[in-house]
Amino acid sequence: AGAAEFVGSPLRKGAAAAEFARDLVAALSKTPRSIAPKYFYDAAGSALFDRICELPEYYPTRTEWRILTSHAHDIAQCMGSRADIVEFGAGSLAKIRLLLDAFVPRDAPRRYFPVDISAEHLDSAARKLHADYPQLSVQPVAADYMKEEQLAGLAASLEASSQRRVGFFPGSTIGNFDPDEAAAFLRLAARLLRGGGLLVGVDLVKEPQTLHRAYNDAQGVTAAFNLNLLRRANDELGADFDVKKFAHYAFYEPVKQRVEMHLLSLCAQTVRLAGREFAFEEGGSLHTENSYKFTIEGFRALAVSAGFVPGPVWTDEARLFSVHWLES
Ligand code: AVI
Repeated sequence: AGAAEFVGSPLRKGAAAAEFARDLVAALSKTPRSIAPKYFYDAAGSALFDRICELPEYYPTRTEWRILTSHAHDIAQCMGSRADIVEFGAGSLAKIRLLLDAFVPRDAPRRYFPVDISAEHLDSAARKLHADYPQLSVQPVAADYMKEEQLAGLAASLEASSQRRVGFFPGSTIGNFDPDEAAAFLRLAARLLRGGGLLVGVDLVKEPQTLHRAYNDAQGVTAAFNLNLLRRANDELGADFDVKKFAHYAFYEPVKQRVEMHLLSLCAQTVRLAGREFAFEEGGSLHTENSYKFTIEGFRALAVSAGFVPGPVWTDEARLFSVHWLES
């Protein structure tokens, strides 16, 4: 153990492209058009997301970082001694370092399983993490963590040990699921982490201007992130989206308490994909993401409905963001 090597079955490129093609064709065929936000995260999309996290307007990342820094010791206590850690949607593996640094060597986690859909990004991040934490066995899992069958190798590795299991799901990625998907994810995590706990970052409802700025940054990085979906479809699926003829559009929808991101067609146009043609009317939308915002009580109630027992919650002074400990 100790090397940064993939466990489980990495997503095969061909199978992943076939799934993207199928889902995009379905997305363009229905009314209203909508596609799952997981397709943002190819290598370029993951790199753009990393840039979003550094934007002055995008408060979630640095606020969560401050909360994790201020309470790292309490969090380490909740995680317990020598745990196995599973991080869902692990991205660049930056936040886990902060938690790892909060442990005394005797109690430090032994195995770390970062799960992410973007295999390339995950592999290089895992190698860097292992170089900096040589005592930690880093075992990346390239998978869609909503698909339990893709987590079979991970589940078997966890089963093979009697260590406490702890999940980490930062960044309010849980907000990118619809409520029933969020509950399904939490139930899946509870099964995987049986007897352990889950640390979840959850963005909070707040005045809409702050939300609006966070998803409409002045440098246009969020716009590039949104539009990257079309570029990716052109590169990987041979689609012919004219990226200049679509615009990023994001707004807060207060009834559903979510930020919605759309790509709007700037003119009437036809797009070819997988041997088919799809017409966009001028102003027509492809809905690409929801980012739900929660109250603390609302999120705790969701966790209870999925079988967790909510523990401590940490937040910042302005109550922009929250970090929840849940026992499974
Ligand atoms: C990953 N996820 C929590 C981000 C969010 O805020 O919903 C993705 C994102 N979309 C636009 N900006 C960032």
